[in-house]
Amino acid sequence: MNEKTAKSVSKFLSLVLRHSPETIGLKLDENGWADVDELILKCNKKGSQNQMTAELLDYVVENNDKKRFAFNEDKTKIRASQGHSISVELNLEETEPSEYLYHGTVAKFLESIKKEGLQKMSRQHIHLSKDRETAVKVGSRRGAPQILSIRSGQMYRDGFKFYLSENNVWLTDEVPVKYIDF
Ligand code: HQG
Repeated sequence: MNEKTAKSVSKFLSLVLRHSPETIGLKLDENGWADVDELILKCNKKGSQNQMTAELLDYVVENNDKKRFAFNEDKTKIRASQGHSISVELNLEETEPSEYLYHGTVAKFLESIKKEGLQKMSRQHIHLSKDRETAVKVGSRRGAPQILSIRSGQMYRDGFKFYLSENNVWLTDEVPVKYIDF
């Protein structure tokens, strides 16, 4: 498999499975699942640049660098494991985090984060990483990374809820400033 093709399929799947399924007239169920046959059919409609096949989907689910997508048990459905901007119920179990989690961002957001804490912005959750190294990669998408240490253990003891996505991204709904070490 050509890595360039796999990356472009991953980007396209992120678009339709996280943000705008309507781009190709796709419907997701309330848990974010798309029917695999329907997805392939709609991707391949006349005019689409993305020629989709079952093999391509298999490859991307299996080899995607962040395991962004997952099949259901019988592989009739596919969804993004996190990162949605549209409202979906992922039914994730509440999970106790380690004492610290990390968030990678960039300097231009710090002033606002210092005022209002971390917010979900356009996504369904705030995304946190279990190690600094991962947070550096997340922050680097936007420029020179700034890593915030989140006192997640204390947040958890104070009643904040944390969820671990199927691909090991920590998710939560808000991080007030007092739990952030800048
Ligand atoms: C920032 C990628 C101002 C926040 C990554 C971030 C991740 C604030 C941006 C996943 C703020 C939101 C998510 C506040 C937060 N004021 N800025 N109060 N609170 N921000 O993309 O965490 O490759 O929604 O720091 O690897 O960057 O797509 O979140 O910079 O796992 O699979 O607002 O996306 O994964 O940006 O990234 P995003 P994120 P994928």
